[in-house]
Amino acid sequence: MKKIKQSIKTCKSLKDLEQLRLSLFGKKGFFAAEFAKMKTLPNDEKKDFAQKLNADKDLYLNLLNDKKMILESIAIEKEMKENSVDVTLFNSTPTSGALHPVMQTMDKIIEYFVSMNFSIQEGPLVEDDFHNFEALNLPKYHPARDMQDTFYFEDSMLLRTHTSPVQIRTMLNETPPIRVISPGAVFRRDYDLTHTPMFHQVEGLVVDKAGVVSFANLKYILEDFLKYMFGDVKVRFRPSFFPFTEPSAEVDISCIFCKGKGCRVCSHTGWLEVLGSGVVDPNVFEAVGYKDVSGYAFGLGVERFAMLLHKIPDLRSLFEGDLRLLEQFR
Ligand code: 2NL
Repeated sequence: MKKIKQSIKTCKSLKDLEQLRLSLFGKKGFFAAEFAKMKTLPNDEKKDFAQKLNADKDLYLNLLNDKKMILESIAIEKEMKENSVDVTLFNSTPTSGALHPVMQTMDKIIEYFVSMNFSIQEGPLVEDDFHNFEALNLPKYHPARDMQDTFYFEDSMLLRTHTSPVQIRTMLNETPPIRVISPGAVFRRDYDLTHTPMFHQVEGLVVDKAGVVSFANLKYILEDFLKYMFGDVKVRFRPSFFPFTEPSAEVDISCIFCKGKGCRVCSHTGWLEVLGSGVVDPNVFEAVGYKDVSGYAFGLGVERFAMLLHKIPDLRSLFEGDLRLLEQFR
């Protein structure tokens, strides 16, 4: 038995160890033979004999298992040394990445307005009450200010609910004429089929001396922009309301799916709403200390544009990172 103990200890390979295991526990192994001897023993010796044999059995099983673990980890280490992957090796068939469809759409929108002499302004995602609400003529009781609709931090800081605060900052820092767009992420407490808690907006603002810019300029540029984005579509302006513009208009294009005939996507109206716009409310100018100016502004949701341009039916697919969708936009 000492010899067996020694050979387990000095065993060098899993194969040899298996041989040892068979010689102990196999059908014709040591323990099978020992247990067979039991039959020939007088009854009063059987108990002691079996107890001793079972203790030995446990001892050798443990020795074998411990040795097996040691030999296995040595084998794994050897395997890793010999067959490891060199992650610095050059891959001769690289695949190219691409901008996300929402960002591609954003770029196309920005491209139009840059060509029309707008400059691009960005600003903080975490805003204060003044820049996000107060300066935009959103009074204290306005539902948009509700905890239900806005993500708040402590000290009345919040995640901006639109990119208008960027334009408020621009007006506070500069003097007219102003001609900017503000693209970026915005946040609202909304999550269902057609809303995500984070989405992207592009807003635009034009301000000049009183009387220089009018609703007519707004109509021209938005119609031209929508034809640039969607091709040969009809554009209509519908009276609407926003706290920060007066008058206000929502802008529709003729449905790009049914060409205006009426279908499920346009709820059988023949029209798709794509923009909000209007003439800047005097209260907004007062909040930033502007006098004797006039201006127009507009805002749009980039995800909605991306969905219409690429006929993507489900908003949420833009946020899932599924390569089967994304690879179609390389
Ligand atoms: C919509 C509506 C709009 C504005 C955004 C704006 C900004 C300033 C002053 C006045 Cl600083 N207006 N922005 C105006 C009208 C509509 O967006 O439906 N967006 C998705």
